[in-house]
Order: sequence, then structure tokens, then C-alpha cells
Amino acid sequence: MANVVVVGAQWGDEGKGKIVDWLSERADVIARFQGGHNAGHTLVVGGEVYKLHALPSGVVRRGKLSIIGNGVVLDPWHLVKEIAGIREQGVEITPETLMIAENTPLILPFHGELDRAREAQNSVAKIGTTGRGIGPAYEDKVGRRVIRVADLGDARTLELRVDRALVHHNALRAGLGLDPVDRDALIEDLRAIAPEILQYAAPVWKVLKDKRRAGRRILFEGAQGALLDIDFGTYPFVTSSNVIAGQATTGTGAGPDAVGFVLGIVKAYTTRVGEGPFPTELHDDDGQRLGERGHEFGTTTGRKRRCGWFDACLVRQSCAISGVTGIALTKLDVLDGFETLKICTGYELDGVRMDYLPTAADQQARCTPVYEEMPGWSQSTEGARSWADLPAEAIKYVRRVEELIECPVALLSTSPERDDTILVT
Ligand code: 2SA
Ligand code: MG
Repeated sequence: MANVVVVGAQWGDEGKGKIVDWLSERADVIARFQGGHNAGHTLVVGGEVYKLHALPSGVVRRGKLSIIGNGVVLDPWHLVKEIAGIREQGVEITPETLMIAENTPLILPFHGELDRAREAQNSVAKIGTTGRGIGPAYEDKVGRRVIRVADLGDARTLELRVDRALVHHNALRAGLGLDPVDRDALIEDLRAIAPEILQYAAPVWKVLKDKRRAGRRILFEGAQGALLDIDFGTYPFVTSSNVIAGQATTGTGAGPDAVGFVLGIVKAYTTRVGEGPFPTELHDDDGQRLGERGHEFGTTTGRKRRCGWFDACLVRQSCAISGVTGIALTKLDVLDGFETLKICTGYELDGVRMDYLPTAADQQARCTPVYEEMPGWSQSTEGARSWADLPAEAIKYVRRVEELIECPVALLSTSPERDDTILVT
């Protein structure tokens, strides 16, 4: 098996966790390359439910190396808590099974406070973030004032870095009516958490190089989805990282030649959390039904997700931008029992037919979906483990999706259980 990059092709919550877990059985190294604990990956293994946020999905499997790459932003206190919780579920995590890139930026408490203070203003600035400090941490990375994992190793450097960050943040905080950061307490807290994080610190680019030389297989685990990408998503209602497949290499230090297969994860309908355009959103009984049947609540914040019909136009765009080799289609069973299904094939914008989502926000907001209708199926597809278990209408739906997104279906997932996965050959 080639090295695989897994990316979400919609607005996140496509069911990546389960697919990554399924693939991690066949990989040696599992690496996160962007995002932070705004992600929420639910794994169901033998009836046990694991909810992962910052940790790569590989941690629940024995004998795998999990990597947090430099493209991630890491909240050290959250990580320590998440590790403790997962350990309580009987999973072993050691410096041999988890490595964190030394150049990974840290999310500090003031990043979360800033994120939440901006959101609370309820002004035009509201994005509907997860409130985890993701955006402010990436701002600091690009602004060259973030504290990185390696900085935790030296007391003097750490102080200098904190002072550098606070020049900026205390000014910002004053504008938002927040008290200045308690510098000494922050440095104290960082010193206390440092050894817990540093035990996992490693030059990840080099580890990956050696693993590749040794013929080990790498799985790059994306979080969120292509439409939340900082460059190609529905800006400004996006997350603050590149989430598309190209980021797998810059977010870990593995060269582009490390990527052999890009797997796009696609849900059989569409959901989104937070603000922003969503052309196929439903405000009727059908939308309600998708949300209920699909249990569409966020893993991280518990927020109710907005639901709508499958948007083939958007997924076609995502697949092109991420260079998707094949997709994994998830949650097909949620569509069981609908008499008629709709698929969006393009948009109408001011009387003109569009075959892609335009970039301008005002145009995105004015795009109305052009639908094609397909007959639904009454039988259950939940838990189907072979193509032959599926009703003819479900197969037709899947084939039509492939045609419209111009990308083959490689995997079909029919329930949250790891084994309910159909390999399409
Ligand atoms: P942020 O916090 O700065 O990344 O938020 C910016 C936008 O990105 C969206 N976003 C997400 N959308 C779906 N799923 C996400 N992760 C969790 C999950 C979500 C949850 O996987 O279940 O539990 O609520 C995720 N993370 C970020 C966010 O809604 C904003 O639109
Ligand atoms: Mg999720």
C-alpha cells in the first residue's frame, strides 16, 4: 500500500476518524499535519468509543507510531488531559508511540480567550469557531511570535518568547477589555508542563525520512474539510490552516514524493457547523431527518450541525484541489428510507449556470443549487459489507456521485463500526 493522505472533502465531519482507523491497520506511522483540538474524530473499536481531538487516530492501535506534525497547533494542557483520558480507556501512550514535531506551535490560554472574546462580540467578526484558540495561534505563527515545542527546553528562550508574544497580545487584550496576561504565572505554567511535552518532542521530518527509507508506510491524517481551508474554503468562514492534501507535506516535513494516494472522505449528504454559506442547506423536515438519523452533533463542542443534500459540485471542486485519487463515501445508510434524493450538480448565479462555487462571498451567498433527483431505497444499508448487500437504487446513487464528482469511490462505509466498510474494486 502506498502512503495515503486522508482529507475531508466537505466542511469536516465526513467520518474521517473511522476511515483513518481502518487504514491505520495497514500503516506503520500515522501523522496529523494541520489543525488542532478543534478536530473531533470518533472511533468505535469493538464497541469501545474513543473521542480524539489532538491525538492522531493511530494511538488506539498497538505497534503504531503516531505523529503530531509542525502544521498542527498544539494546546499542551489539552494534550496532557487527552492522553490521560485515553490511557484510562486502556491505551498505552509512550514516547515510542507518540512523537511531536519540535517546531510545532503552541496554543496558549490567551489564544483561547482571544478567540472566545472575538466570537462573543457577536459582531461582523463572528465566524462560529470552536473557541479553542486555533485562529489566534496560527496568527502568531505567521506573525513570528508563537512559542514552539522546542522553546520549552530552555528557560531563557521561553521567557524571551513569552515577552515577544505579550507585546502583541496585551495591546490586543486592552482593546477587547481583557486584563493583561500574568506573565510570570504563564511562564511558571509553561515550565511545569514542559517536561510532559518534551518527552515526545522529535525532529519529525527526520523520523519520517528514516521511516520511508526503511519501507514503513505513512498515513497522513487530515482534520476538518476542504471547504474550511484557509485559502480554498468559504473564506472568512473557514479554519486558519490549509487542510487540503498539499498540507500533508508542509505540515510534517515529508516531501511531496511521500504521497502515493489521496483519499477524500465524502459524506453521502452535506453538513456544516458554524457560520457561512451552504448552498444545499435544508430548513425543512428532510434536513431535520438527516440530522437526527446521522447524529449530526459536533464531537468537540456538541454543536448541532446544519444539514443538506449532497453537493456534487463542491465535492468535485474539493477533489480537484486536493488531487484526490479516490473517495471514501460515508453514512450512506442515513439516506435509507427517503423516497426521493436530491443531488446538487451546479448552481445558478444571477441567471447563469455555474459548474463551480465562485470565490466572491456575495456570489457564494447568491448561488442557488441546481438539483437532479434520484429515487431512494426503502431497505436498510446499515452495516452492509459487500456491494451485493446494497439495493439497486443505492448502487445507482453511488455511481452517479462518482460520475458527478469525476472521481472513483474506493471505499464505502455503512456504519460507524470499523468492519462495516466495503472496499470497491
Ligand atoms: P476554528 O475553531 O477556528 O477552527 O473554527 C473555524 C471554522 O472551522 C469550523 N471547524 C469545524 N467544522 C466541523 N468540524 C470541526 N471539528 C469538530 C468535529 C467540531 C465540533 O470534528 O466534530 O465538535 O463542533 C471543526 N473544527 C473547526 C468551525 O465550525 C468554524 O466554522
Ligand atoms: Mg469531526
